[in-house]
Amino acid sequence: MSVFPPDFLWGAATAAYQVEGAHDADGKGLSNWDVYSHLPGTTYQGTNGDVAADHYHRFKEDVALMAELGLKSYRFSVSWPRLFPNGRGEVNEAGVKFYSDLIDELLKYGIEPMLTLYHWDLPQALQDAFGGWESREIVDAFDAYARLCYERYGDRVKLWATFNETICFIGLGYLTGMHPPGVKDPRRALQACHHVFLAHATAVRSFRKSGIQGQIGFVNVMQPNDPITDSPDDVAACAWAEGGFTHWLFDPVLKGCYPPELLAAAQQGLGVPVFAPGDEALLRDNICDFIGLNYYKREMVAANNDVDGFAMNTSGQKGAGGGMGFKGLFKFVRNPKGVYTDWDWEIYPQGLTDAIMRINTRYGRVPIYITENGLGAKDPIVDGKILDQPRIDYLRDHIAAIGEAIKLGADVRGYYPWSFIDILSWLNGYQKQYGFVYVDRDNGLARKKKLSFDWYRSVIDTNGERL
Ligand code: BGP
Repeated sequence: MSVFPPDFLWGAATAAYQVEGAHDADGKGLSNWDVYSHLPGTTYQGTNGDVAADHYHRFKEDVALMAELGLKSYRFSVSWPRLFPNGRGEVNEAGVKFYSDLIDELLKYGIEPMLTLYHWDLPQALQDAFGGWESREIVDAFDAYARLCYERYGDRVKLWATFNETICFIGLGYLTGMHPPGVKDPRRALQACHHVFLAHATAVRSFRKSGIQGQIGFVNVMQPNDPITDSPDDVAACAWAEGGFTHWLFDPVLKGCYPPELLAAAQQGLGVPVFAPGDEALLRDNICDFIGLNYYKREMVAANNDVDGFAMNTSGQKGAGGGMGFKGLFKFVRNPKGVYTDWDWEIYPQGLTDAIMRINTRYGRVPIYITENGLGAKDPIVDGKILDQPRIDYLRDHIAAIGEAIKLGADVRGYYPWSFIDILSWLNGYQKQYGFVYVDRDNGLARKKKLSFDWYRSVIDTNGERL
């Protein structure tokens, strides 16, 4: 008997900027990533999403492959500037139609759509008009965009997520300066992050008013933290890491408020986030129906008196990354016994069980969808076949880890490996592959099934019994 419920959603995920291409087609406006990725030195070897996997023009072929794979659900994101070229105001009907057609195509094969409203591609026009996430004006603009999506797609889409991984677009955008708008300022980061939570809560409120018979959630990545030793300093550092990287981001959407001790520390130390009247009630009254959990790796933590900054490995040369941490608080350190990918991410399936159970412990038995999980690798091609056995091994062990969490009592309802097809990795170019489907960039973007494709089809066929 499978440990997975009979209606478990075996899925796969992508995001608009990483898969669609067609960055200026049919009236689409520019996103912050369309602009940022064209600035020298911002991405791996200057790669960008202008063409990506050209899913915009090939979505029927791609959905047919999803059907062949046996997917029960597909997680994708909508590009805000495709719908509102200026971020607000005039609607681009061609953009609305693209997602409408995509949704119809999915439903034709019985594939349930899961729609993410924001996977990092902000209309550049809103960045220029009022500084994007740094202004409260973004809340109304986001709500209007969300309401358009509810109105046009709500008759067919039942599973909705507002945001994907605030830690990345705010943390990398405003703390480390590696994503647009390339700012390095903790005060600005925390205030922008607050506006994300307000936009989320406002869009949840509108969702409930819309009468859509569905569920709305928020997608966060979790990197469960464990102290590298049991010394009080490392344990205390780990608590800071977990507070900042996990509780700060999960509490407002699942409990409706920030962790009080961290909020007090931030407001006393940095003077942010600044609340306006009504903010507290808005967050409190509009918590999520479910949480989307992205999991790739855990991070081990140590006390930190030296490292200040986050030198990520974006080349795929093992060991290319540098120190990562906030001086005086914590740093991430390598697990001497750990197994690591070429991008120095620890492969640790137990961490997925831990992540799910930590959510259960802190927030109760909230419905969970694993909205991303996967192995980024340069896949070997032998005699024209893509032999991604390491990906199969990675996914197998992580699916088993989800099974363990279900046995422990967690309510996990779906699994969306990252990613359905090979797409652009934001800072790592096209060489960091995640897909079940290979995109031959030397051969007109032809699609080819990888070894993992047949393996995952059999997993789905047997509802996770044959791993
Ligand atoms: C998540 C993002 C995805 C995807 C994934 C893999 O943070 O939601 O969009 O990019 O990570 O990350 P990377 O491409 O950096 O390997």
